[in-house]
Amino acid sequence: MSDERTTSTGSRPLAVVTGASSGIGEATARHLAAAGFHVLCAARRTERIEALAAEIGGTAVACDVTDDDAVAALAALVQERGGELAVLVNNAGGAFGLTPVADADPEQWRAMYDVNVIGLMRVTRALLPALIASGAGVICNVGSTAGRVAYEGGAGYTAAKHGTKVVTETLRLELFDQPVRVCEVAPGMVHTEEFSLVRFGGDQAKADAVYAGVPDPLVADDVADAITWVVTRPPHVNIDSLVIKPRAQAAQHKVHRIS
Ligand code: 8X3
Repeated sequence: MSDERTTSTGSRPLAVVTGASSGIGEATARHLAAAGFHVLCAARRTERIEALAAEIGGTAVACDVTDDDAVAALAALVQERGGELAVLVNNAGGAFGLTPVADADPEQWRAMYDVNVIGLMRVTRALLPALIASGAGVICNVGSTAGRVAYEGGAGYTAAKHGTKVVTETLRLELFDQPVRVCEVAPGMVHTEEFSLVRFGGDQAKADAVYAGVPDPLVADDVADAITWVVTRPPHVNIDSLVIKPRAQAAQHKVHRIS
């Protein structure tokens, strides 16, 4: 499918992807562009999203989801482009630290809640009128298996990702009579260039150890493929929740390693 997806005015429908500068967000922007959307690639790192937008025929939008003004500017851009938004992928998020509760850093926990939960709320709230105006909008929140289970050292992140899940469910209830689907894609182990590196404050050895010996962890393209499938179902089909893990990850703690 490519570029055949058009609005009544003949233009490509708009999609917003937050956290589009790398990993799942970047891959999702590429997949949605290939599926016929004009993608607003939103992230803080402008160089990366400008290169991405140029490559996929989209638009780069400097946007920190924890910043009210930046999110208002994103919403203003959607209005300038016609005020109808077909797809919102709330992907911006992340884990900071892997510390037992006994040693937890409140600032890290606050930062995780800020980006994974409040950021998602802020962007959704700002873009909801445009999603409704499209007549068939869809929100896809990127959750995590960390929003389904607990694991040692993960409480700050798992609490935030449980928040992502519950906000998604709440929104679906609140929008039950609106033309907007509300979905969540919850990945398990995905080997991206940055997720674990950020979690471990740039410690490459610790980041690499997460995936050591795991035959074929998911990659960003696998999750982008799932997100694109979810948001391109017919408008009456709501995929509430899609958990996606590599075959090697039977459960959060039960991971097949060959070395
Ligand atoms: C990432 C999955 O297992 O690192 O959202 O928490 S995990």
